[in-house]
Amino acid sequence: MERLRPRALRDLQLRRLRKTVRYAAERVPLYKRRLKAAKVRPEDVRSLEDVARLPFTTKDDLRDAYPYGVLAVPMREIREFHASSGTTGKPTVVAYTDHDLDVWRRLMARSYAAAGARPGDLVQNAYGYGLFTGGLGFHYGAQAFGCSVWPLSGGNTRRQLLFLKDMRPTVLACTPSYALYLAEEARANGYAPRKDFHLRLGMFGAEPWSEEARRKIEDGLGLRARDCYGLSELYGPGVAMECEEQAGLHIWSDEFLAEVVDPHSGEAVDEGEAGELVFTMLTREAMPLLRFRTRDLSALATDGCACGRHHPRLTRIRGRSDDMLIIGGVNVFPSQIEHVLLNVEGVGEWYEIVVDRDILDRLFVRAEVDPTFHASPEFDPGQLQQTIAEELRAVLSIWARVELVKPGSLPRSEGKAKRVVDLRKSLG
Ligand code: DLL
Repeated sequence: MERLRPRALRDLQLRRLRKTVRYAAERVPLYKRRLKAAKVRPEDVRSLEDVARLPFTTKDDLRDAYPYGVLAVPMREIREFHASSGTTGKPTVVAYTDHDLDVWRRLMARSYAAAGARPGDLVQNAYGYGLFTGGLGFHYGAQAFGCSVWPLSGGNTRRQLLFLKDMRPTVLACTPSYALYLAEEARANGYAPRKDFHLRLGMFGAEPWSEEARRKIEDGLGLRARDCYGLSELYGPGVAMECEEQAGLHIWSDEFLAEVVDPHSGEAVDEGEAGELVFTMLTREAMPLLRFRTRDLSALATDGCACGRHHPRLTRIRGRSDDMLIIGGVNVFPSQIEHVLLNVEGVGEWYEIVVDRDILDRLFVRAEVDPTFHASPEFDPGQLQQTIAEELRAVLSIWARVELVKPGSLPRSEGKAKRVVDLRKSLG
């Protein structure tokens, strides 16, 4: 599957798409209704392009069907549930049959292979276990691929460092912000990661991160850092994975049919343009999803990759459309601000973007000073503040108010980092 030629991949996708549309129409009342309203019968799907005739599915649709309204099989066929915490309070429920778990496991095993793991590797899994899909997804995949897993889950950073040294894991799996924190704590506790740890590879995802963060993690932990993308509704991690070429993340397209659409109009964007990712799951049993709108923004590269895989690639995920800030009329994503901040000498890895209104005339960032720089005689707070503001202005064309804070003063994350502090919510 990993090495299917483009033509064979498309043929397989079409066969599976036709089957899944029929399956969804027969088994899920929501799709029966929607397809009827769109005047599309399953047999009308004759080419992959016909996917554009199908109705979208949104996160709100899943929320409206809470808790079990989108299941396509009787409850006795469900083997596992996961849930993602929604911003509105009610979790989004996702369900898996035996077949679904098997597919997920194989997608994750394939992701380990693409990232450069080898059977026999020892995986320290610091993604959260439980309702979050990160922990069990990386766990199942490691086992299926022939690795051994230390299931540490997130948190307990001292113990993580002890295990990194004593148990000699070769692969680390966690969020990139937690990897940054582990690197920082390793340094602070006197570990020399390149000597004390045996890590070769890190598989990081579940949140946006920048190339600068990648460099800091690689230097700080002595490993190669690879990006992994996924979301609960589509099994969890293992939708797309960066290969050793590091030229984007291969979408496992025998299972996911990807489209990129304009977030406003819902129309397909031109080839290679950025837009919202939309996925149709091609063999999901428990909850088939047609044209699921992720709200994640990225672009698709379909040219061949030097690794030999023909699965199209996502360029780095810029962020979610909901996270976009409008500052002085310019649209910016927190990940772009991170890109600028981490490139300024003297700025540490931790920052916060403070937002108090929908449309801002000025950005407000709080950034930690790098501990070594903070202690050096060169440190001049006024100068550093000005450099940051000038860099943001030069790269993103936005004005910023910059507050510098002492090393160690901003909250660290054990899972997904909260980079945007939204005062609009606390003020009601
Ligand atoms: O975060 C699944 C996952 C676990 C992916 C472990 C990778 C590693 P959710 O909690 O449902 O599932 O959150 C999904 O996280 O829609 C993106 O906005 C964001 N996201 C996930 N991976 C990446 C990534 C998991 N590599 C949401 N880069 C998605 C940027 C990512 N954002």
